[in-house]
Amino acid sequence: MKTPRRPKLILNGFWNIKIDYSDSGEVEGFFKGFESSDVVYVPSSYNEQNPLWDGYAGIVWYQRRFYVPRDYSGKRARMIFKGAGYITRVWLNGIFVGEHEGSYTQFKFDVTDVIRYGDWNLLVVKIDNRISIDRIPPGRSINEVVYDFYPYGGIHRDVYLEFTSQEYINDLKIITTHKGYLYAEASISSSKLCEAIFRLRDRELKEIFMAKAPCINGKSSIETTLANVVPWEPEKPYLYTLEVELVVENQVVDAVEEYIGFRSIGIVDGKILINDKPVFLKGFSRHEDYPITGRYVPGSVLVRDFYLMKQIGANSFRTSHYPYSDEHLDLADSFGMLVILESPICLSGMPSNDDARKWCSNPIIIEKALKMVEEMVLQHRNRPSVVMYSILNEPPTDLEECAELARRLVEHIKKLDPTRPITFASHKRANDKALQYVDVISLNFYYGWYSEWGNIEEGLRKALDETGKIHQLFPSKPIIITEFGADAVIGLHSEPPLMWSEEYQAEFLRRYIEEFSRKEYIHGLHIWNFADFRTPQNHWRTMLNRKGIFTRERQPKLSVRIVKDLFSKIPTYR
Ligand code: GCB
Repeated sequence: MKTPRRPKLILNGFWNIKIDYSDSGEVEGFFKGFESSDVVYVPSSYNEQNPLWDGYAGIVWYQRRFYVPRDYSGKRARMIFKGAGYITRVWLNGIFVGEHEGSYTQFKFDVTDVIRYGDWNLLVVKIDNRISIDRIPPGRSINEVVYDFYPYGGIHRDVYLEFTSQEYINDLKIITTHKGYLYAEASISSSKLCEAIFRLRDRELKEIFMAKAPCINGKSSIETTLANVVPWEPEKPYLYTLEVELVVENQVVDAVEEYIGFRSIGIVDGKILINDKPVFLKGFSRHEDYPITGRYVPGSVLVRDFYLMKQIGANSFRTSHYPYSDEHLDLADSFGMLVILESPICLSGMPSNDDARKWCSNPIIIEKALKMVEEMVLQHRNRPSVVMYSILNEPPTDLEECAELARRLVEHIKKLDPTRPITFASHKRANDKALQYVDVISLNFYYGWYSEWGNIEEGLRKALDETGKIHQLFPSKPIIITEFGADAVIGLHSEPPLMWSEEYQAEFLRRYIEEFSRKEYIHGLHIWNFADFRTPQNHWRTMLNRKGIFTRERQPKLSVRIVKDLFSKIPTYR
């Protein structure tokens, strides 16, 4: 939900920071303000902003002062964090205002009664980014995590204060189809009689529909079917603006909006349908990763990423391995990307079956996992670009306990949003006991890299063989290959193509794309990865995971030309 008409105080910028190695800050009263001349920039992870903080995943304190003009008094004030973590605890003027777990979804605290109007305010934030087995995703220490990406910490995304009247619109839920069906529901916080005005505007902001609906039990909704809408398509991502105004005692007291697209999704006869047409998802699994800014990718870099993806002929990506920022997904909506939105539950390298069983059946973990997927769905469910949810990456779902966790996640999301198919990225092949619960099967393959190394043809044969077997087990479920790739160090060349050279990566991707795109039961190919990204330190990584076809700075490797040529021959609809 977008709120351009609400007054805001942006709290990005330079803050003070203090590292709290012994977690003594709360006892010592840091929340009342602490002494430190160290500086950190928000939004961005803290780790790479000072070489001394690199390699630290623990507790840090952030603080800043800001002035709130007297004009805002009498309004309701909420402090919004678009993404921070892993655990964030917040104090305003020494008073605790709330806590949130998880780094990749937004959270808000009502601070109306804590703000000093016409005065300076002190905001203190404790970030706890310790790595532990009971977190999502789990780990033991900074270099011993079950996932292959650097565990950045900090206030990764924007922070601001937003003011509304006492009556306001809390949330919006929108459902459309490409045939012009529109359902819009506003959740409203108001104890007074009220109504909402819904207005749909086209790209030129011309009003093409208007309706009013009363507030009933905290909600106001409209349902209609419009003639002659322009559908949202990957090749022509037409966006309308839906504005909702809240009217109390004949006054417009709040207004919000959303960019919406008219599009439908379906799974029929083993195919993925967008607007009733079978689609092929070609693109990447990505990361939000950039030098120095860490888990925050600046808007200008995102724009370059989207142009690069488009120029290669991609129409799709997966938000591996966590929900991406609103800016990232806003661009997906406007560039026409078909997005698989993935939760932060990444379990690639669970140390042992015993650990995995305990983790998957721990009621505290299950509750956290359900909450994290719920926050992800509620934040992004109105986006035309989001065409599927991925609940997990590489879970040990050959184990009953983990398959049961997958089943519960599917059940929970279906209740929140029955309109989108669900998948997860599987690596347990035919032993995976959770494939039965999902609408689309996603498989990750590294044969020809982690096994059959140096032998792309042998690896490919194995990948095709296993995929064929899974298709036979689930003939009505579309299959996507959500990961396949090989590391290449830019500038390393070799004839014949040897591992780690740009030639080996290019050849690996060429052969996988050629063979898999021929199979009629394959409906998508996502290369691992769009760009190189930072990982924990270990003996199988050269500081970065080098499976990007672009470097971390977004310069092309040899594969880019090969992939572009192949992707451009695969039509979006087929
Ligand atoms: C995978 C994981 C991904 C890794 C990748 C790799 O299977 O899903 O997070 O980065 O393999 O390169 O090893």
